[in-house]
Amino acid sequence: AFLENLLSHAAFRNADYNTRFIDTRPELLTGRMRRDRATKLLTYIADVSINGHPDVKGRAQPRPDSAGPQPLNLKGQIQPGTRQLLEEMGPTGFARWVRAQERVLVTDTTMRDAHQSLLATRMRTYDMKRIAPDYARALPNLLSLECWGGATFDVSMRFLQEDPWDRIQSIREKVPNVLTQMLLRGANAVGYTNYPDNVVCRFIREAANVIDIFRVFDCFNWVENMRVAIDAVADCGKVAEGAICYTGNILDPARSKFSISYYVDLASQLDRAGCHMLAIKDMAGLLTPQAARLLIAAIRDVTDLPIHLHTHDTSGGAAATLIAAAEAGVDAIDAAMDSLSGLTSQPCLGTVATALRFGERDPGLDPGSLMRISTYWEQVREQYRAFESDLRSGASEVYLHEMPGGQFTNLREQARALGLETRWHEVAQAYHDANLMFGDIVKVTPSSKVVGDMALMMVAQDVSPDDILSGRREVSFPASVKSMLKGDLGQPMGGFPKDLQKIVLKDEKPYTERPSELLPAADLEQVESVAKTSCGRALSSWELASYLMYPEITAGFLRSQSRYGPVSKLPTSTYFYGMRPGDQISVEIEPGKVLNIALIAVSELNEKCERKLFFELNGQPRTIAIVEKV
Ligand code: BTN
Ligand code: 3PY
Ligand code: ZN
Repeated sequence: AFLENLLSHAAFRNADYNTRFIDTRPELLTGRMRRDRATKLLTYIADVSINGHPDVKGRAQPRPDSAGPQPLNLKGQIQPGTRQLLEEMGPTGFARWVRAQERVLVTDTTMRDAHQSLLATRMRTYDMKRIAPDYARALPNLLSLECWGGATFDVSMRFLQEDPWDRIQSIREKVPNVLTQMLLRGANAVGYTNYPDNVVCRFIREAANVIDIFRVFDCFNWVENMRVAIDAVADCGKVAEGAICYTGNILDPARSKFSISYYVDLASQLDRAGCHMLAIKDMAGLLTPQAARLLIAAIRDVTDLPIHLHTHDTSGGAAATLIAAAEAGVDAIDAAMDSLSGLTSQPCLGTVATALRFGERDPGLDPGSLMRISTYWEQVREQYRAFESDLRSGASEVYLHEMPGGQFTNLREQARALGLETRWHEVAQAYHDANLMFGDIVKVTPSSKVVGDMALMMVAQDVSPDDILSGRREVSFPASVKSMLKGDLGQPMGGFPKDLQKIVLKDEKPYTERPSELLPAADLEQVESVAKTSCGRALSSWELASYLMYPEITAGFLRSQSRYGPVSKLPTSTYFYGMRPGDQISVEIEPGKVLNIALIAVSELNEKCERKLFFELNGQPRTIAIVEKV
């Protein structure tokens, strides 16, 4: 009851997270570097038990009766799968194999896009790692596991205190037979801005140790801006899947900019650029069944590359699109395990697999296994209730605003933080209007963020497109808007509207070169030595790759890792909610090294505002004192 009171009176934290919370608690920092991992973990647990975790404070909690996720713990042989095929055939041969399959192949997106779109990207490595061996045994027929990249990279370091490389390495190790897949934002890699070409290449080279399929996209479908990444993936002998970001509606004569011939031409360009596979990346879920049939047939006419369809279920109709696509000859589809599917996530894997079952394109996945694995994810999801959105139904409004699934709930949160929660439909309309002002562009990270920033500004300040374009009102534009119109994200088809550029940029000159063309190559040795100074120790080559993407976040993560110890190894409920007297957990901090931790009792508050927590660590008593914050 004490913990519940504490959690419920805690202040609501909005989406503006930072690490100041730690910095304002100097008592946590003293002497920390010298302490052993077990003491660090006990201190972390004690602190969270008393003071709560800032990211879940004041938010919905898991049901108290939830027993926690139970993996299947399947035993026995692991059958060879796509991973072995890629090793034997290489990426070109593998792609030919994919195209030759009668069945439709399936990618499970649960460990990347599903939680990015439904749970603010907060799913922890702990929960993925435990079910990974069951995937290898129960679902050897999957094409791939999308489990890395997109927003998961920075979120894991920023908010979860875990190393993204540790995550992918353990998934790779536990699933030796199914391909691992990541989402790579072309010249932005796993960031939100263009990096020098040699940084992108370096990142890909490191990632190729653990990733097999790289889905590469550019937020304006600008193939020039994708070449460096595509070439680097191919050089590593991995599968370069070039993505066509889908927006608009090929069937709507009023949206002629994004016509069928636009997409077909893009497919040919990506084929010529050396991609092994193509993705249709329908990030907002706008592709209707009718449109899917037409588009897939048209692309198949101009290329022999296999086509992999990715969509989101924001409209509620995406399963129908996947089934239509399968009938039209799509080679592979993305879906999420049932309990993490639907709404802004991918369509329901079990449902789509059943719809195709016993037909020509039966994906050959065992329905019982799908259900049991989905039950595990259902139990996992329960632990992340704090990160659930209040979205309850499908909405055809998505065809108006065209927001990517990964952005939708995020933007709603941002709108709420600005006090605009009752004006969501205005935000949706403003998003639509802002898109048209920008010239009708592809909206996906990072261009979608810019359109979202503009839309929020317009609603918050009651500015109409006409106010802006007529120059009637002097508005201060978000920095992201200025940067995009200047050319920092690259060039959309047809360029940006000149009149708007003039209004936003004033005397500043826009440019049309590939942004990375203007960036000098990074001096990697110098970065390495700067990193060593700012992180306090030499970095591994994976840590350096993180540092190249996010210098500050990586340094902060490494600091917090040495302060708090291996918190990524804690069960999720302990990580977010700590322990109560009577609780017992086992923590495997490295293979074979297990800490058995029991919380025996918690003292009353003393005159120093402290509570003492009496633990047992592998049977030995340990006491940790924690200052209770008010
Ligand atoms: C942050 O937003 O401060 C980062 C999340 C880290 C939260 C944990 S909770 C226990 C420990 N004490 C802190 O002040 N931060 C960490
Ligand atoms: C990302 O870039 O993270 C996306 O999911 C884009 O759809
Ligand atoms: Zn997606």
